[in-house]
Amino acid sequence: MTLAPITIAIHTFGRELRDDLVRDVRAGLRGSPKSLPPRWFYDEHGSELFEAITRLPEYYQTRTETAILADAAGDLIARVRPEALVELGAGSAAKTRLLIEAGLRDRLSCFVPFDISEAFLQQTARRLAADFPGLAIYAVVGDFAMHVDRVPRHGRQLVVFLGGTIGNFDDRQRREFLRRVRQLLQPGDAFLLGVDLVKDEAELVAAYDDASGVTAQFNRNVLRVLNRELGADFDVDAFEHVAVYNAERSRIEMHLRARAGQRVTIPLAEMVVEFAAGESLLTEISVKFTRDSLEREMEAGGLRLAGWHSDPRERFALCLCEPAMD
Ligand code: AVJ
Repeated sequence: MTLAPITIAIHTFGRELRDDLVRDVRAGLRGSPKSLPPRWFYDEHGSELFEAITRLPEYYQTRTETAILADAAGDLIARVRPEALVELGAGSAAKTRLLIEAGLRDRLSCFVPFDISEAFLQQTARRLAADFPGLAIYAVVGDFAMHVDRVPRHGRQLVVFLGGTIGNFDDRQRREFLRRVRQLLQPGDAFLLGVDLVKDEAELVAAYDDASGVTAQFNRNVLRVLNRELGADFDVDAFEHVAVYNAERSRIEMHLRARAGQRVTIPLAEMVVEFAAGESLLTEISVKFTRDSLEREMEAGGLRLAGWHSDPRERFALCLCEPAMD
């Protein structure tokens, strides 16, 4: 069997992951309120915990998005007719297979997975190459908040960003991200975005505070990452998992709350951090959208909502956007 070529381009040269971590820790733990970017959840153990989250009964997002995609993939491909499929934050690209299969029946010939984790990309690229002979794979290692402009062009493209990950950006980061995505698009190209929708508060909170405590472990894992990578001495169990819905800002906020006052030393960040009893560390926001709120943001970013695919209960949506004429 001959395999189609795999190319892996690495755009993170000169940037050590640990330097980014130190920078984020110094910026986030110095201020008040304290915060850390969600990106640092995902070491090997954290990625496993996230996989476990996607199978929780309370966490409807992954299975809902997969069902929507299974249903809509053919229509999406027929509308855009992409030659290249670009996936930002590809991870294991499990859901993307549905688009690849539909695309290959049309004129898709190239898949461009983009991810921060080179190890993950290597695995994904090899697996897809084996499963889809004839599909050229050009993997890009980079940070989608930063290197999106390095995505190579292989003809008409469908750029996808699935999983509701856009919810992790704050308003400013989201605006900037959409602006960069818009710059990737030429007439005929399209952008497919997975978003979690505003819904009943109890249902939202349950999805981030599951009965079996997997999300709590996932949340605390970021402290284990700091202990291992920066030599910190967080007492992981001294922090309580908290998930609240901020209705005013339409977002879930995940915190770690210090059960008692503590002092933590973080040698590689050259810091000593004090937590008061009950003090919170914000570890993730997950913004929830409505069709209206999205339409407004797309418009502000030079994009036009061209398709809306949702489940019958309107829990999650895939929205197809096209570059607006300027
Ligand atoms: C992968 C970013 C979509 O915000 O729901 C799951 C991550 N955090 N449970 C989300 C997450 C807690 C997730 N995203």
